[in-house]
Amino acid sequence: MSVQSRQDVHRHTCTLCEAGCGITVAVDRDRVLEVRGDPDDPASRGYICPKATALADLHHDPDRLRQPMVRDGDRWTEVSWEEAFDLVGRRLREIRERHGRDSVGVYQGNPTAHNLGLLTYGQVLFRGLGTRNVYSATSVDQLPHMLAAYLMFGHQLLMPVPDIDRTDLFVCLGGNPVVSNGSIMTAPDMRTRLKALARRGGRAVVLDPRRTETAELTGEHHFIRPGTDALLLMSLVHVLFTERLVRTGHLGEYLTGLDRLREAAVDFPPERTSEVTGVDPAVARRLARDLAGTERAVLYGRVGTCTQEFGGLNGWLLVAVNALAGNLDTPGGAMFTTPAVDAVPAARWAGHAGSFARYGSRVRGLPEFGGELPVSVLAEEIETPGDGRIRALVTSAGNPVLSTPNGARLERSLERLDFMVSVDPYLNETTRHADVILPPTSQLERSHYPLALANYAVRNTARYSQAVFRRAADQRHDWEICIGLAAQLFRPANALLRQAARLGWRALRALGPEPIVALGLRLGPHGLRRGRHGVSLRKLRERQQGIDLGPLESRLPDRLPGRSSTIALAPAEYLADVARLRERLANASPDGLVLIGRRQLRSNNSWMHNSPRLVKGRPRCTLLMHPDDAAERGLADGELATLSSRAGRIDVPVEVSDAMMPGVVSLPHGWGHHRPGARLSVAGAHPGASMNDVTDEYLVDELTGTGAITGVPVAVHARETVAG
Ligand SMILES: Nc1nc2c(c(=O)[nH]1)N[C@H]1C(S)=C(S)[C@@H](COP(=O)(O)OP(=O)(O)OC[C@H]3O[C@@H](n4cnc5c(=O)[nH]c(N)nc54)[C@H](O)[C@@H]3O)O[C@H]1N2
Ligand SMILES: Nc1nc2c(c(=O)[nH]1)N[C@H]1C(S)=C(S)[C@@H](COP(=O)(O)OP(=O)(O)OC[C@H]3O[C@@H](n4cnc5c(=O)[nH]c(N)nc54)[C@H](O)[C@@H]3O)O[C@H]1N2
Ligand code: SF4
Ligand SMILES: [Mo]
Repeated sequence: MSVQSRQDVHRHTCTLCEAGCGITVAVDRDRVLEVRGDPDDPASRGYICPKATALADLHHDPDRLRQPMVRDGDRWTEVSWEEAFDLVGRRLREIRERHGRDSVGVYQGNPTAHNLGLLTYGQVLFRGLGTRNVYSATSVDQLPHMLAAYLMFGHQLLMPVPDIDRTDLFVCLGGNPVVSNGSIMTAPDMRTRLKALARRGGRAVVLDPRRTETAELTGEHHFIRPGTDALLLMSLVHVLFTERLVRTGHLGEYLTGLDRLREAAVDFPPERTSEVTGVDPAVARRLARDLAGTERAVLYGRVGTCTQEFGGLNGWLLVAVNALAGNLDTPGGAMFTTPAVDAVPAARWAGHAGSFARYGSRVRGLPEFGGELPVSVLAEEIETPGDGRIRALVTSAGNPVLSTPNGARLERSLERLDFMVSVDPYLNETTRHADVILPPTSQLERSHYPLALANYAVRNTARYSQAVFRRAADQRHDWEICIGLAAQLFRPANALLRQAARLGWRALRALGPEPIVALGLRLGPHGLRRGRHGVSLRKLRERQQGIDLGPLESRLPDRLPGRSSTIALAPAEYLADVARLRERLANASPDGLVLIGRRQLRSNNSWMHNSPRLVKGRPRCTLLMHPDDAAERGLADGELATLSSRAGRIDVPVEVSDAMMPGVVSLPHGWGHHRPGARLSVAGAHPGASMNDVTDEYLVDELTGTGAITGVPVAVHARETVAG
């Protein structure tokens, strides 16, 4: 009898990455028997990657924390939720009252985006603290795309996504969707989607310093030197203008700044930029021609284009090239979604349509974006004395010690805090420095609706998942933890108001996040206005496999917020930064190696290496290196090398590979689990080394402050054997 035919099979959603695949979970009482892809899910259609099955490992992981923990030196004690909330509330209130709001810092990590509770009540709590010291993984990820959305379309969430299922030319820069399963392009099973593209006669081109898994699949690949994409993109703009290929179609009357954009690109013909980028000028010219000449074509850039020296310019130019080539807001091009719960008006209503550089960070003056500061300044904001120094830190769903530039320095700075609290299911490299850890329920114990990522899906669908398991009475969801903390921190002075607030928090605790989803669905574009065919939470509860709402549609100009309804092709902020790009062109590339990252299918940032099935096999934290570079340093495959930069040094085994561009080495991030005091028995036995012990907090994109974690100058040499 197949497990799937048993009675206890629940539909759920895998919330580990942006793809958000539909899954079925077969259970026997409180045990997971099997996780499979849900063939009825309209977006993922039965696909899952190996990480979905690890949801069972996570749920049953004996290392996963179930009770609040309080630290005393090296000792941890479990305490009740009441005690934990009281302690955290008292300490944070004390510090805030004494040293002001900015003395409490917040760091929110990547799983926030996949967590209904953190996307709702979490934002109320963390934003409500009113501190300037708000940090998140955004500034080592998609910030440049969000800035472009804000400066060009007027709203930070208006990021277009490739209409991958209808395009005939997919140009991929700095993304590896076959492994990452798509990002700002929710597209489960990219392998099948790319094969379908080839079958309908389409073409995909990858530009990447490594011949990636995506490049192997698509066939056409060109090396590009890390950090030089803005030069290539400027060349594409240059060719589009000089070869009179610009066709703005239905957007023509809304575009502003065409002339300024053309002028900005004058100095960047492909023949000039190719020496720096390493991309043959004929290839660049052909790309521009094909992007403009192919009816359904799209240029897509992702994390490799963001987290580098010119991340800001890349965010801009990616949109600009699509607009000039007639590929913005057209089928098969870069399109805006029509999600069932539309975050765009909701964010505008909440005052989060975007902001940039309203103020700078206290020590280094890096710009604010969307009310956040770049995480590259977090350590110095903790270390540097003076008014506004961070004395208490709240981390939620983040592991910045392994994930942010020069995590080793950040780690040392955490020791200087007066107080730290972490909302996290693990005692890991970051949370081991906390005074209190508040662990939420597991992914299978909570309901899910993709409030954030449905806004970036390549097809409009809606799926709501109920929890597979009920949480135990003594456990708390993320949203319950956030309400518990908010109740402690937002306490009116007046006794009567305090009583009213208490009732308010109790009411919210009874309601949970579902009413927010229900309301969002009703008010959304597929809700009430579709009459009885409209999507509602009740309908989604009945149709747990999800509802297909159709392919992406042209949304401009209606999607543009505000009265002006324009698309700014040449915002002043970007034009000012072009000077820096000119300098880059004028100066020769420095000699020596540069380091880039690499994602792996059985890994998810820093936190899934405690799943036995994901870490089995050969060690994966290896340094890929071109054969010539290895030979020059006398390094052979499998040998240990020392990798060093201004920021630090680590030892890693070398894997010689001609998939690397000469002069470039690649290491996955999220490893480095050797740190003492973490409670990660499986990860600790497969430690690897942390790439972010080598990345540099002072290497940032000067325009946006985004951490330049790709293209880091490094030296590699055979590890010195220590005598004795
Ligand atoms: N060198 C290098 N560095 C990088 C990158 C890179 O490519 N190279 N990539 C960057 C990118 S794109 C990102 S997004 C960041 C990620 O940076 P982070 O978000 O800081 O790191 P993660 O490894 O995702 O850590 C997630 C944390 O959340 C916890 N967690 C998991 N699920 C939940 C949950 O449901 N609730 C709560 N409260 N906690 C949960 C985990 O235990 C873990 O501690 O890393 C960035 N850093
Ligand atoms: N299996 C798995 N899936 C994941 C994650 C994971 O850790 N594991 N993380 C999730 C997260 S948080 C995110 S943000 C997404 C990211 O999704 P993607 O953007 O697809 O991420 P990567 O696979 O890191 O792809 C980045 C690519 O950029 C290349 N690159 C590096 N530097 C440069 C450069 O300067 N220029 C160019 N053109 N290319 C460069 C790298 O070689 C790499 O192939 O993936 C998500 N999905
Ligand atoms: S691609 Fe894998 S990790 Fe991502 S949602 Fe799907 S099954 Fe989960
Ligand atoms: Mo990310």
